[in-house]
Amino acid sequence: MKIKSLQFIFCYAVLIYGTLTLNACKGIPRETEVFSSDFERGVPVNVINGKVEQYNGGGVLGRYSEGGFNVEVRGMKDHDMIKITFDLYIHDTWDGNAAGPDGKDIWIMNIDGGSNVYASFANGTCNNCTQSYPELQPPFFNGTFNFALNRPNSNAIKTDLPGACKLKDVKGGTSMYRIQRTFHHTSSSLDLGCFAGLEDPDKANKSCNESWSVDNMRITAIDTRE
Ligand SMILES: [Ca+2]
Ligand SMILES: [Ca+2]
Repeated sequence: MKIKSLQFIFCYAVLIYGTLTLNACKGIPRETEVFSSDFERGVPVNVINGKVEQYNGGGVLGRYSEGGFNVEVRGMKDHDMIKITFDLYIHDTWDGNAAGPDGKDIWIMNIDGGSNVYASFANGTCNNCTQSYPELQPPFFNGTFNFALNRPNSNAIKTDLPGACKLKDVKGGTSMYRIQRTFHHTSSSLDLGCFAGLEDPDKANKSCNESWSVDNMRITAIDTRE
């Protein structure tokens, strides 16, 4: 084993037990998991407006249509970066960049009240649709958002999952994305908000036609200054 690898393992052991600070250990980020859930045991206490539903054999946080949830993390130790990872399921018939009354269908992630992801998604039976994802934020000029024109399901890691309601049990009715965001952050508290803004002329069945959920969410505070 290389000396560098041995140093890495030793320094992680030191960091885990947290009693020593060694010059040899500087430069190795200290990572602390501050939230982790696979939603198999219900709604974690720090999820606001949380609900858990069974989808495809496991618990997911959702389903939501319009609206969504917040995760409140408090009392974090010193850090300068936050990493957030989770699976995002886009269920049933999303119309992406389509004009009204069917679109646009937008999924939103806010960090401490500021926009982190604002992207349209297309899924299901939408003909000639486009979506902006994997572009995370549409450029804003001439008084309007200009969403990228990507094909439906762009950057999805699974496209053969069953739908949840309108396309229940139909293969390809749900697409799954892996959301990974890392950003500068130093406050001891973090507010993560996930929402959607969806347009559907079929008001009575909107929550069945277009919904979303998340799974396997992890939030990690990182101190790169150790
Ligand atoms: Ca799960
Ligand atoms: Ca729609």
